Amino acid sequence: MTRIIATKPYDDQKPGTSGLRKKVPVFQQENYAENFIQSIFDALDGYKGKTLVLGGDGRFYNREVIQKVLAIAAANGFGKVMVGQGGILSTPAASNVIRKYKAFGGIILSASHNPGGPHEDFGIKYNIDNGGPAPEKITDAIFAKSKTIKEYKIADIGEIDIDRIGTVEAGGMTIEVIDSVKDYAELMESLFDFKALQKLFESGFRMRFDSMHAVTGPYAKEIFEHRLGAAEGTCRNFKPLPDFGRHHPDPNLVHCKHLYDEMMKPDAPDFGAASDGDGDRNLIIGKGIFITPSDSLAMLCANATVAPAYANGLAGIARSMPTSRAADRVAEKLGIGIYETPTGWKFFGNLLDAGKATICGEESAGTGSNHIREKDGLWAVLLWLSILAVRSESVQQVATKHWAEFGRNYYSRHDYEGVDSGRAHALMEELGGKLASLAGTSVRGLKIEKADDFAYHDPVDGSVSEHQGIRVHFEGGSRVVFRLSGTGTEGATLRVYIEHYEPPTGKLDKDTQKALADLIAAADDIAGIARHTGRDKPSVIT
Ligand code: G16
Repeated sequence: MTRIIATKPYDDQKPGTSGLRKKVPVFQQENYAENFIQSIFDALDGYKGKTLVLGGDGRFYNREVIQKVLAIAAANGFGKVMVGQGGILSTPAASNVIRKYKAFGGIILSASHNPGGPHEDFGIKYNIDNGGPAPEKITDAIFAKSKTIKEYKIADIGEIDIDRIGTVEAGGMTIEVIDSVKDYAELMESLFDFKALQKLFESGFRMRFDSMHAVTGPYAKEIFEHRLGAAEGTCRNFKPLPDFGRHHPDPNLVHCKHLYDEMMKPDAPDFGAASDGDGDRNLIIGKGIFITPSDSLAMLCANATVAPAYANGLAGIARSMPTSRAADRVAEKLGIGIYETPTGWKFFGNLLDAGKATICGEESAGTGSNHIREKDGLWAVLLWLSILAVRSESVQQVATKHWAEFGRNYYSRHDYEGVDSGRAHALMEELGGKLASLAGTSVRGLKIEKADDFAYHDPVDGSVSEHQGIRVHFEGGSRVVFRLSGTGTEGATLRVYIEHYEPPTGKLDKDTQKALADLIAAADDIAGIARHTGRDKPSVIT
C-alpha cells in the first residue's frame, strides 16, 4: 500500500559542492530525509518503471535512509532499485553500476571525508544516468522543490533484507541486492594490466593501503590482496565502521598522519595510499615523499599510456580552478586540451561525455578518468602502481624526473575551518570589492599581475557558473586563490590555495611551506585573513 504523508518544507536543503550534507540530528528531524528524497524525485522526469541505483559509505544512519529511499522509490513508481549489499557502494562503484546497467540514476548516501556517528555528518546526493553527480540545473531544481514540498509518497514494504544478495518484489518494485565489490573490481581489471601488477607484488614490492575504516576496505582487500596478490597486511583499517573508528576519514596529512610517518621511515614500504569515507579521494605517498594531489594529477597524465586503457593517449585533461597548473604543462607538452572548471566533480561530466577530457583531477585529493563519472581513489592507486611497475622506478624517481622536465608547482592549501559564516562572507566580499584595484600593486615585494572572480563557461552546454573563487595572479606565474568550501557542515571553511612555479632550472627540492612563505604572508595582507577570521594560523594545511 502507498501512503501520502503531509509534510512541511525545510528551508536548508540546498545541495552543496557534492549533495546535501548535514549533521545526523538534522537528518533525523521529522520527515527531513523523506522530504529531500521526495524532492529529488519531484525534480526528475521520466523515471517511472526505470532503475535506480542505491548505496552509501556505510556511515551512521546509512541503513535507515536506505530503507526510506526504497519505500519512497517504490511509491513513486520506480521499476527497480539495485542496492549494494548491506547498503554499501563506494561512490565510484555506484557510478559504475549506474553506467553498466544503464540505470536512470542513483542515490548515494555519504558525507564523503566528513566524520560519521550519531552527532557527526550524513549526506544524500543524486547522480544522473551518465553516473556523475547531478549538474547544477538539477540540484537547483531539487532545492526549489524542497522549499515548497507539501507531501511525500511512501510504500508500506516493511524492512527489506539488504544483507542477502538476490531479488525481491516489494510495493510493485523489484529490489535487487547486488555484490558491492564485484562489478567495480571487474572494471579495474579491464583498465589495468593486472598480470604486470601481480608481478610487481611478486617481486617483493611493499605497499600500505589505508581505508580509514571507511567504504574502500572490502574493495581494497579484494583488489590488492586477493586479485593482485599483495601481502596480507597491505590493507589497513579495512573494516568499515559507522563512525570510522571516530576518525575523520579524510586522506590528508593531518588525518592520515600515521601513514605519512610510516612512509618517512628508513624501512618504509615502497608505496603508501589511503582513501576517504566514500572511496573517491586518494592520498599518495611514496617512500620518503608526499605527492600533492595536483602533482599526482600531472604525473598520472604524463605517464597514463602505461595502462592499457590509456595506451592510445589522452584526449584532454581537466582540473578544477584551484588545482595547481602542473597538469597544464603536461597537456601543453602532449599537445592536448586543458580545461579549468569550478570546484566540484559535477563540472567534469560534460567534458568527459563529450570526449574532450580523459583524465580529470582536483587539489582536494580527487583524480579519475572517463571510465566512470566520479573521482576514484582506488583507480588512482592502480594507475600509480602501473607507472611504478612499467618504469621500474620509485615514486621519488618518478617525481624528481617529472619536475626536472616540467618544473615544479610548489603548492599548498590552507583551510580555516569552522569560521563564523558572517565573518567569512565579509572577507570574501571585501576582497571582491577591491579586485579591480589590485592589478599593478605589490605586496611583500610580489607584483600582482591581475585579479579576478572566476566564472566558468561550460564549453559543452554553454552554461555559466559565476563566483567560483577569487584569483590573484602574480608576476612570474605564482597565484593565490580564495574561496569558501561548499562541503562543510559547521560555520564556513575558508580555503586559501597557494602556488608558486619553479622552472626546471630552479631549486626543485625546497620545503613546500618555506617555498611559499612570501605568498602565504601576501595572502594575509591582501585578504585580511587574521583580521576577519580571528585566526593566526590555518586549522589544516595540505
Ligand atoms: C567534493 C567534490 C569535489 C570538491 C570537494 C571539495 O568532494 O566532489 O569536487 O573538490 O568536495 O569541495 P569544497 O572545497 O567545496 O569543500 P567529496 O570527496 O567531498 O565528495
